[in-house]
Amino acid sequence: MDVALINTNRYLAPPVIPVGLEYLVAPLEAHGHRVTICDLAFSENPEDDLVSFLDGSPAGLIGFSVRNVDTAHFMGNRFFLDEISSLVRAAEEHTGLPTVAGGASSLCSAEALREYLGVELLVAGPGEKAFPAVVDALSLGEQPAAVTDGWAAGIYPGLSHPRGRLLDYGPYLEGGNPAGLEFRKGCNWECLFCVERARPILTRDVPAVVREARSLVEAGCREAFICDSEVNLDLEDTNRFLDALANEALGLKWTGYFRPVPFDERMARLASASGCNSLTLSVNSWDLSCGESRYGTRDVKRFCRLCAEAGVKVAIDLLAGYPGENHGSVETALEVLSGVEASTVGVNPYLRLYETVPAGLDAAVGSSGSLLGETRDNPSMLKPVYYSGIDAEWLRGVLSTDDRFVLETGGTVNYERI
Ligand code: B12
Ligand code: SF4
Repeated sequence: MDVALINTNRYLAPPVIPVGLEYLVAPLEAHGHRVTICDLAFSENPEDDLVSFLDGSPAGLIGFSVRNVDTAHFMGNRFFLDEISSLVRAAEEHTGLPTVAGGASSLCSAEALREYLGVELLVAGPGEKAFPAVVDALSLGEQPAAVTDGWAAGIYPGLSHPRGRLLDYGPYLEGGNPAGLEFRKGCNWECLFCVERARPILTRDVPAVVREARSLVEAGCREAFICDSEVNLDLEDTNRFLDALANEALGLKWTGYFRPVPFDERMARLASASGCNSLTLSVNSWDLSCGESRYGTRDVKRFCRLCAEAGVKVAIDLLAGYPGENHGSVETALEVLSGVEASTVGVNPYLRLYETVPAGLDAAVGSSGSLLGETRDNPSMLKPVYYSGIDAEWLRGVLSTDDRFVLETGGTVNYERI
């Protein structure tokens, strides 16, 4: 079957190569399907461009990649689903073809997201195996389930995805933006407000990822973003991967998200040797102040010290004000962070709630903080709704004493400030 894949992500702060779509191409081709990609990221007239693309590329099925529901910012939030559902409608009216959606937005919601977008089918999670299976079924005249669980279907660990073949990387790479490169999917922690929590860890074979890193360099990329939920999900596999990347000596710089543990001197050295100049460390004030979590002050200090010794700069993302916290616990967390070797600390006091983080919602509702945003007639929480446990004006005042600390208001991502 001919499959038309549409990149609907038009948010450009910063522009992000639709790596998720690229990861569908080889698996679909291996199942005998033909793929074209319509990239609307830089389009000035997306609906018209989509319709003329569909006129020029006859297809049997249209797949929409939906990366973001919204910017998740409290201030100046941008909500993307209305524009995307208009694109879906335009494509359906013009072609009458079946429509399928997928993408990282499915971490936030599944069936409600499918309904909001107006697509027939949705793949929730990884598409490498699940999407070709859906296309196979449609080719045979079968009706797949409305929502397919991509996490259960899994990935092809040994596959090295061809990069930059069906996409023009040119406009993305201007200004030195990194290209996404994935080693692992999933996360084994369950942080209260995180949609990435408690997902199976799906690990790719190291040689396949390293080959793909080389193909990124060949496609003109000088920087990569290792777009795993957290790069350091463990010590052993992470160090094996970084060691292989360092040995390849590709000259590719990279960055990524880390959590405070596990981390050791070897990982800091291998990160540096494999091209990492800076990284983002994610922490929250509850874990830093309560003294009984998976990590504490000592771990964060050690992480930052090992990075500094290895010549890797650290940008910290701090989520502040969990249910049950008070000014005192947030001050404790800020005090810890003011003593670590970090280049910048972005502090976010608004926790975006989602349908897929019900534990967080229950805690939020039963606590002394407030629910803000679209609090009515929004059970799916697709429209932006937040928990706020700490007064932002008070926080702004406290932060003003150290110019490395920034109250996150939107518009940049933390690592861009390094
Ligand atoms: C890495 C990352 C970043 C990096 C990206 C770097 C880069 N150059 O690629 C940076 C730091 C720049 C970034 C920025 C932002 N991010 Co971000 N990011 C991620 C992260 C950790 C990984 C995304 C990724 O690339 N994954 C790897 C690819 C291979 O997987 P994938 O895209 O999911 O694709 C797979 C499936 O989804 C599926 N699939 C994809 N498309 C399709 C299409 C069809 C038809 C089908 C069937 C399947 C399918 O198959 C693919 C292969 O398995 C995710 C969380 C996560 N773990 O997913 C957050 C995440 C997507 N980001 C998020 C957000 C909010 C943002 C920002 C808006 C933040 C901000 N306010 O600035 C910006 C948006 C930037 C932009 N232009 O879009 C949120 C989205 C939540 C929401 N409300 O919508 C997430 C979920 C994080 C979170 N915990 O909230 N991000
Ligand atoms: S914040 Fe990080 S460690 Fe915690 S669940 Fe999310 S991705 Fe995993």
